[in-house]
Amino acid sequence: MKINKVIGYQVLDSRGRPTVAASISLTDGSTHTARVPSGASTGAHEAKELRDVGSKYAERFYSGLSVQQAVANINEKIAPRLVEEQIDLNLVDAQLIELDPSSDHTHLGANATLAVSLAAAYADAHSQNKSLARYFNPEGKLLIPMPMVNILSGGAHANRAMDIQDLLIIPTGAKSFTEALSWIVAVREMAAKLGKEGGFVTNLIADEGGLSIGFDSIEKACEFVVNAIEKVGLKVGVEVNLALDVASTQFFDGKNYHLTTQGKSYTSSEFVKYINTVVSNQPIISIEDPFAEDDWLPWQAFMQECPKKLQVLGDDLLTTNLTRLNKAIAEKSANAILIKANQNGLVSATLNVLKQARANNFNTVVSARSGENEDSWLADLATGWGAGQIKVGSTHGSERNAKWNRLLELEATEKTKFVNPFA
Ligand code: 2PG
Ligand code: MG
Repeated sequence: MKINKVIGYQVLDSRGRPTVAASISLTDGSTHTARVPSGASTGAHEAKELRDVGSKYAERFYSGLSVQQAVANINEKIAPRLVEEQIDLNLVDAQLIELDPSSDHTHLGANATLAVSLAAAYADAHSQNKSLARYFNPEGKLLIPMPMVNILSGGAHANRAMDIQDLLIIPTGAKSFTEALSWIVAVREMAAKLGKEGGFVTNLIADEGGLSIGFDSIEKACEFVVNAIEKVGLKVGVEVNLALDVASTQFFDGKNYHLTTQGKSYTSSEFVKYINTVVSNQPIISIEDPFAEDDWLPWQAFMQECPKKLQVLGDDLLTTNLTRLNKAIAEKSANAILIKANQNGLVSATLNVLKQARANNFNTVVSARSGENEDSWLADLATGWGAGQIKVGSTHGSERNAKWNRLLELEATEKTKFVNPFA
């Protein structure tokens, strides 16, 4: 089957900011569309998202965040190259690399390349009569990922209501994804109720749908969520565990880590000790970006000191980038990687990063961004790739629930298994 048409256009994301959509039409008359997400606490080493600067339009609308140049790159540079080619994800990605050989997709924009790459994945799956999840894993049982779900938000997603960006829960004791999700919603509702009773402001919903209650210490925030889990009647540490996304690059000034709401500052080595105390005293099984994206040494020190089973997850540190992942493997800086397709810019290259991580015994967590949309390809990628874990934000907002609902659909309609990667 061949590509008939490729069209890029600007749409809105969950924050009301512009993002790129691409539609690929095939010779059988079908059309396949994908939209790209966008971060707020973006890593410096991510592939380059192209946003308009300098044009009259950009000055007048969308606070300079429009993506008309990325869209023009799809329509004027990418489309002429792909039309009349066979639909094949790997061939499409190879053409995108030929058009822009830069390592970070600077010229076309990673938002342009990823939109086309995702639409090509959908179109290629269709040409084989498969869902996106089945396209990547045609035979046998699909592995439904363990969710890591935001309950409390802070950092760049919640006007710095607390220093860390996310306090999440992982329902490790659930027997199915369906059960896992019911536990999560119960805990989130209980947290909102307890927050209200405790006089906290709980009607402020953060970018990813978490509660923006605002605690002045990490420990207090953990204790609050532990209480919510217990009040729901679930066993902390057995059925439900905690996870943090510290997103520490946001409060590192190149020398010190500043916990502003806590009123404390730490050098890198002091912060290693502090974070180790937190994870040792709380039911935390996963910690993301405890140290800044270019502050490699404390990562190594922490890996040697922290509890052996702790998942030490690199997001801004690794930016779904093979070179950075290989450095982390060689230096034992982490033992897990967050996989975000838009940090990389191509579907096939993102999968290669995931495979390299897995080959080196890293856990893999496929992740959404804080700026999302109604697409659910993330659920298919996480499942088709057998990633083991997924992070989408909270269970509030259709841009989040589109992914949870797709996982429910896969569990209801496909041969699947749901296993606990922390067992
Ligand atoms: C993160 C992500 C998603 P953002 O830091 O892990 O939670 O945030 O998309 O803003 O980078
Ligand atoms: Mg993160």
